[in-house]
Amino acid sequence: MEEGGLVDLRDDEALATARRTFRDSGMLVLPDVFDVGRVAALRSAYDELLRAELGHDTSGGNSSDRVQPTDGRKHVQMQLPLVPPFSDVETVAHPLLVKVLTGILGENFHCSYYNSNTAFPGSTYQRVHRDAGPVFGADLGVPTPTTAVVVNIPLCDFTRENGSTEVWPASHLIVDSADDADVDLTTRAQALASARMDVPAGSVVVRDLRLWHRGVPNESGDARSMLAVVYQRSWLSWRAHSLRVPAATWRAWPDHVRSIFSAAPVDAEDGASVMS
Ligand SMILES: O=C(O)CCC(=O)C(=O)O
Repeated sequence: MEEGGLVDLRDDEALATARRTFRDSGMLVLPDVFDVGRVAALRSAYDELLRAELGHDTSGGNSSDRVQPTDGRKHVQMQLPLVPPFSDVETVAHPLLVKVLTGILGENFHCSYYNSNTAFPGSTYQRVHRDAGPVFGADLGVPTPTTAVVVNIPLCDFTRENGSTEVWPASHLIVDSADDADVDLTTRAQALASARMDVPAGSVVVRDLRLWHRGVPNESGDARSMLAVVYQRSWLSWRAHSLRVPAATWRAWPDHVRSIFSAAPVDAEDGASVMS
């Protein structure tokens, strides 16, 4: 990752710099958030779930309730259950992350989607895309502050070889005009500078949902996976239907984590919903 996006927040005074960097570039790399043990536990639980969902199929073409192919060959997304280690407080509400997200999204932000992305060996380029458009669509000709972010948690080192995500820094501030309607982002992006999300495992990347990005070829022999957790401002009401909290997870969470997941229904032990 370019140096400008990399911030060490162990020092409290760096928070203002981090917020400014995020506002300017639409993304922020937080190094050394997770230790090797946590990443290994997440990776092993993730691989087991992906294998169970797909069997031995790594073509990226198969789907299940949880796994859907996404754009490009050999790219899949998998929605994750809120069970350990995915639901661990350290994973979904790491104190450093909560501090940064509060700075970006304001108090009472909440989680609306728990997804992940895997690029299998042999994956191809995706089309350049945004995960969400501007809040007011084309009605407002100026960019607004960030309303939603995706938190990417790499489950391995992300490198050029294994397909580190390509991003277009500051593209979250681009507002489209009527003239742009017929030109796709892949074409528009050719004229703009991009960067690659080359970050070691243990880092976290916070990205404005509007930022232009794409998955790229994985030329290594191993799958390259990352968790992708969406958090948004308190007043946004959208949430993925797949985001549900098992009763045992709800019981295990302290109040401040329950508040982050307050938009998701809590399932009773038998799977029925007891709260929404
Ligand atoms: O896996 C990646 O690097 C990006 C995936 C992505 O943006 C998508 O599937 O929409």
